[in-house]
Amino acid sequence: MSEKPLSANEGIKINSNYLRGTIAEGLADASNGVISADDQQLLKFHGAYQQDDRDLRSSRRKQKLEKAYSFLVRIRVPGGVVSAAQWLEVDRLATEFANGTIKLTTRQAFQFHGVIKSDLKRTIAAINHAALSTIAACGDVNRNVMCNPNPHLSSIHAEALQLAQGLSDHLTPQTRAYHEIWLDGESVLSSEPDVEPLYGKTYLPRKFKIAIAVPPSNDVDAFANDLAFIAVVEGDKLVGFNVAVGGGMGMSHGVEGSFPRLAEVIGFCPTQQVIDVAEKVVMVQRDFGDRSDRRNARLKYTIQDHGLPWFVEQLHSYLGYELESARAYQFDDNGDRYGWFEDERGNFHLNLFVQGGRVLDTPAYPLRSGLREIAKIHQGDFRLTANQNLVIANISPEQRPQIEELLKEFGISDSHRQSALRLSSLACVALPTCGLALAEAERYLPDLLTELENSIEAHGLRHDAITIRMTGCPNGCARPFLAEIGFVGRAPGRYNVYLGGGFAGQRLSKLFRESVRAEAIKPLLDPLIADYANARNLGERFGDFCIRAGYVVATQQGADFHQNVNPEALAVR
Ligand code: SRM
Ligand code: SF4
Repeated sequence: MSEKPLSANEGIKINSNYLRGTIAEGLADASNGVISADDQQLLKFHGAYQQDDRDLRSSRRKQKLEKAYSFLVRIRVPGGVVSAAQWLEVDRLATEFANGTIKLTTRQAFQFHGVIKSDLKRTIAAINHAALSTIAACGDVNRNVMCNPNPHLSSIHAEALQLAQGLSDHLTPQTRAYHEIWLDGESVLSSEPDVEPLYGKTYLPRKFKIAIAVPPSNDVDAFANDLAFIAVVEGDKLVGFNVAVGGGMGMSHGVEGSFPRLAEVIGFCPTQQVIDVAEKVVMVQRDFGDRSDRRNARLKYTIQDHGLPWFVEQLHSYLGYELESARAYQFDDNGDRYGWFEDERGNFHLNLFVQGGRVLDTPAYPLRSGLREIAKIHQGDFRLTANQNLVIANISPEQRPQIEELLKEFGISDSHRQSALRLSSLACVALPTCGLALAEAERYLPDLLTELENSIEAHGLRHDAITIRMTGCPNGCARPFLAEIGFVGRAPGRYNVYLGGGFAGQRLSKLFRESVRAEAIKPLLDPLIADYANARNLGERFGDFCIRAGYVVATQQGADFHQNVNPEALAVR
């Protein structure tokens, strides 16, 4: 373990009395719209972030007003499954307390933006009354557990989903602070001390993420997670999971020691060992993760620093048994499959494209109102996908005509009218709420896609899926380093362009051009799109083509991410 001084956040956690800090006092102070800096760190464990509207910063500065503060609230939804009643409640709260939109995140969660301090407690209480929760949606703990949400596929998916819930429950912090602060729980008496049997007083060195993937779909982007379980099916039976560790996306521009990294498969475990394996992976990271430097504290760096064999040895010693040898598996893609599906019981499921995961009403597309009307009559449930999309699930054959009628009335479900490029796109939130954004993402990608669609159409590629993702900074919230085309914000209106990610999320991309002006992106990509249309091999994916044609060199693993970059990439344009 490190001899270096602990990071400031470690002190905040130790002194927080199991995540209480002075959050309750801060909320009660009606003289301002903020909470203290230390409490802001603790608030993340409760599922909320203090933010300000960056669009308003300069005008408010000129008027000598304080920033327009509000809070982001993230609702954890293991495997992305919510009932129609819960959807209606989320929809109601979006109007009552937030900015009238619902954000479906890249980890199958909901986010509200724009909740003001005086409404924060009521918002979180109402979320809990709807049997949803925000605890551990953020913070140095295990986050929302992802899982393929499409129930139409098989009973294996139902088992995987159940496991996602089990993992989530097992790894949820035990502190009663959450209940006390948000749900008016009784204060804990000294005779009843809080215990965090797994995490202890200092929780984890950094955030921790788990996904369960059910091949051949890698829609959850298993390799971007600290820990991933990849289902192994033999005959019709789920026999267990391959275990992969050490994935993550975030890096800093120009810092070679920071890089995205793919999780690596280290073995196989039967289904009944999954929770134990997850717990022990968390414990190794708890005990050996870097607590002095938060930029080096994710599991990917623990593994990079100590080596994978060391990690596996530690894990086996914590487990008291060894993982079995990894089994064969095959991922075909990391996108969603759109449209109507019928399952083996005769129920229907509709996977809808939601641009940027933002559910809102515009005059041209009243998506939120339409979904509300559907939720009012829907007897099945809703499922959030890791690609920021939505499945209206478990529609009975009798109800399908009614739901189709509503879809028609509100003009929803036009995925067949979108290009495959758009359907394969992801954008993180970025401006105006994200305090870390260097450039636009969610608000800009739709327009860029419209421009690129001209080239795509001209070359007959309308139905060819190419994964394309944009983030406003290199933290990687829309997993841009796993896309065939990735745009990563560098400065206002400027992006680093990455190419060559694997279509199934199995290979990282490589820097193609640095700091490209937004208006220069289309001219930059036009010739590549033309070349791909003309020179690709049968069935060859865009990312694979970019490597074969020599536009970029394949990245082997995280540490190689910054290597072999074509010097031309570094010329600012
Ligand atoms: Fe993220 C921080 C939004 C998925 C890597 N992320 C943030 C914050 C909270 C900004 C902040 O710290 O102040 C963003 C809030 C923006 C806003 O206004 O809403 C934010 N992240 C998001 C979401 C909402 C993006 C989206 O458009 O869907 C996703 C919420 C997921 C969820 O429901 O839990 C989101 N973030 C991800 C992912 C994707 C994933 O997990 O599959 C990643 C890359 C994987 C990884 O963790 O490596 C990701 N977010 C980060 C990082 C870099 C972490 C790192 O260790 O490298 C940060 C910054 C940090 O933690 O310091 C960050
Ligand atoms: Fe914010 Fe950067 Fe994440 Fe986008 S990638 S939401 S800009 S932290």
